[in-house]
Amino acid sequence: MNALRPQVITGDITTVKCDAIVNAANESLLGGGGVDGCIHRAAGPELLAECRTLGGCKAGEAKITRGYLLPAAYVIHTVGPVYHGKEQDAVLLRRCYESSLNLALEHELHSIAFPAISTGVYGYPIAKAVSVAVAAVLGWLKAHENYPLQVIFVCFDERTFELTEQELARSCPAEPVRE
Ligand code: AR6
Repeated sequence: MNALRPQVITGDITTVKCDAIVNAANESLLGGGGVDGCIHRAAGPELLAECRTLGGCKAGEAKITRGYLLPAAYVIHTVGPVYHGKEQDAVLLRRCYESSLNLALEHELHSIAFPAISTGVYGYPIAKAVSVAVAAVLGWLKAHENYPLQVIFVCFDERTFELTEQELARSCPAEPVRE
């Protein structure tokens, strides 16, 4: 398998230098709290100006803008589901990761950083969200194994980091180091 193993880090996604960072936005794409607020503050007002031209975004879909003052060249804005405890939640959350990865491919980007979409204001239980996120990303990478794309899971707290590491270790064991 040619696909790169995803990385897991803790920290603030606005400081990550990569081709695109993903924003957990709302359907208006006009900013909000949480990671969305952090990204808009760090990118500066030109980001909001570009977002105003996009006509919003439905849950599970994604749209791309420039990154402006961010170290990342682009921001991929996706809208996670508000958690209701229904089957559709996981379908939409999975679609957020896939739509974002599809945009990265379309724009020939080779590194993308994700926050834990829907796990803040939108109330998705973290362990469930992590398992959907990891399965979505690994599934996509497997389906596009000739396209080199470094995925970075950016965890804002230790618990998210540990759960993501565990889920990855379970689904995608590290390859043995070759001598
Ligand atoms: N870097 C990385 N992760 C972060 C950061 C950061 N700077 N800040 C928060 N997180 P949330 P949602 C984590 O609420 O649940 C907004 O108002 C946070 O700990 O940002 O998808 C939007 O406009 C959590 O694990 O997004 C929408 O209205 C994760 O990011 C709504 O919130 C997602 O939390 C979207 O809610």
